[in-house]
Amino acid sequence: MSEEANKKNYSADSIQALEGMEHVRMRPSMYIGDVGVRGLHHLVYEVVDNSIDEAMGGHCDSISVIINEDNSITTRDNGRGIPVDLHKKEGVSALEVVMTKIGAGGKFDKDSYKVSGGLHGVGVSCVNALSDHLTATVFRDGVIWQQEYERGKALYPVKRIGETEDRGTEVTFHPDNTIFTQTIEYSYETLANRMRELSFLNKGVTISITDKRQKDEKGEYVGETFFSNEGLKEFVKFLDGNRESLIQGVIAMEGEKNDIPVEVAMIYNTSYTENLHSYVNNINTHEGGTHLSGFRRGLTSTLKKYADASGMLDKLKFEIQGDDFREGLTAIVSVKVSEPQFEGQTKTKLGNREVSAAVSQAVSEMLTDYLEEHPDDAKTIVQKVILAAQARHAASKAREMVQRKNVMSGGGLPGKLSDCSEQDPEKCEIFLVEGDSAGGTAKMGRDRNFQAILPLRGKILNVEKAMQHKVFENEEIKNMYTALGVTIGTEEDSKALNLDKLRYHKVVIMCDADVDGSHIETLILTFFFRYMRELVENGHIYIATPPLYLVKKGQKKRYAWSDKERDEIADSYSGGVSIQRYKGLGEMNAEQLWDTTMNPEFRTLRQITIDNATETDRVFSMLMGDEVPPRREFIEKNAVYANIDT
Ligand code: 0RA
Repeated sequence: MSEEANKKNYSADSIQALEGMEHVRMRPSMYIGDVGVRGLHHLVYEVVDNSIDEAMGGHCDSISVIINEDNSITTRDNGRGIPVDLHKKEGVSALEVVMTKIGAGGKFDKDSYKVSGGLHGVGVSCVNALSDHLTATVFRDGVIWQQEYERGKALYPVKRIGETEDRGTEVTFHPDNTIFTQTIEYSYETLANRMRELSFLNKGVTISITDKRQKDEKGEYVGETFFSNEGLKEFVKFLDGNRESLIQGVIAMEGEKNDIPVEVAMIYNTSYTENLHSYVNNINTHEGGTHLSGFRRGLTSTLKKYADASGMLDKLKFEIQGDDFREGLTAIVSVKVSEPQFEGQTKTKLGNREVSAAVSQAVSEMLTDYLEEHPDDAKTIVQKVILAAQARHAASKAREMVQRKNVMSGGGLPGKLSDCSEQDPEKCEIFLVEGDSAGGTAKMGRDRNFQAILPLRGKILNVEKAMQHKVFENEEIKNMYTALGVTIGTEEDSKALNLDKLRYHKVVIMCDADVDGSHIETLILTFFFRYMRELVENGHIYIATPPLYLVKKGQKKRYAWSDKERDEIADSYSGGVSIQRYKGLGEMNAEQLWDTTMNPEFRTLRQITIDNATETDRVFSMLMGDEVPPRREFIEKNAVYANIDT
């Protein structure tokens, strides 16, 4: 046994082995969430998590991920290497136990912040079980060891394959396509985004990604290397890259409070939106939790104390509220918790009570110092808070109007809405249609039993750049609230969404298939993302996909959704065809619109999901911000946040 292993009391026999590889293959979703695109990528995160664990323990500073040509993945780190000594109870090497026994992480010490809930922390053995082939190579104590597996079963005992001066672990796995039946194709973007995020969350660790399936103009493999010296400080700057800063620098702190490592970084920008992102043990806690409420509390109390003392609030006629302090705020909170309790619908809400006070204290100390040392910034922030409070005051009146209209349901429905007759929201769909004329066609083409139509006039308001009261005063937006039956404000939270009376479970955005149409689509999505985020999170928002062409020959006709499809159809008709290009919904008649875009039997709807809230937020601020070129390029390249669903 190595010295290091002794010191840390890690050895083969400390690894608890449990049964269950078969179970993982039988019920993969229980371990990795799903067997779709998300689960597929989760395999990579699982292996990389182990390398990150090594890095957090100070044993590793370099991690590489390679997407191989056959969609197998190779990860390599320069950590201690998985132990290979004999596991007394199992009678095989520790490496084999780690790779083939569920729950045998081997690292049950408290200083590695292993995750017990959520999706991470299920162990590399799960990845092994779900791969048709995996090779583990360990570089340790001068020797290279190797073992291969098929569907989680070792093909031979661990063998020595050479000598080395390196240290670390290399894992190459190929996902089993009998498990991942939808696809085993990895998305470079998705993996690269996660690696970038991990590098910000673990400063000082170099993380590289290489895609051997793609070459750039120079003939080199597509790839990136991420390294962050300043961690979260750089992360907020990256997130806010498309926004205009209100103050000079980033307000940041890093330290331990009551034995809980806490890291916070925040920045104020000139926008009106609040962007809080939180992490526990490197996992994005979308649903927030005690660390986030601690952050809010610390922020509010500290700023309020400062503002009160400054005398700047003396002339204000009403109270400042918590959210006034967070307008234009982008912040990241990252904590490490040894036994995290995850709650909530997607198990991404931190429940540990003790974390709240730790974060709140940390934030108070950090912010008090900053305000004292930067009086100009402090003044700017308080002024912004006052403006936010005034705007809120104005907005609450506009909001009340939206709400009042909603309360009188039935009679209160917008005049432009053509409602459906079905009453059960689960069966109901609403189409948000660009323009009155397309709205008319949709109204004629629909199945009025369960499909409602709400035409929206022209470009809807860009909520990314508008103050709140403008948003609530906007006609089209008011119509959306009333038609959908969504109200604002619950007993606990005056700004929370109330979805109890949601009238349609499918909300379908239907725009022209051109650049203008996709711009309007993005404006509507921005509205949903900023003002009805839960609808997106709960999978209620869809985009309709009208066809681009009609290919005709005599009586035969077929629709095409891409140039490729158009050519294939034309070929199959063996020439002499007429091709009609649909520039807008208005060019189709009601029957055509029903056949191609609205009929559930034949249409394709793209469901909008938020896989990575942090990245989505950045994308929206980019799409809707001032810089036009990236927006255009992005819209034309199509949306990363949309994935296909029928
Ligand atoms: C079990 C025990 C130890 C390390 C690891 C597993 C480990 C796993 C992976 C997976 C990828 N990279 C990894 N690096 C390490 C403890 C090692 C010791 O006691 O020396």
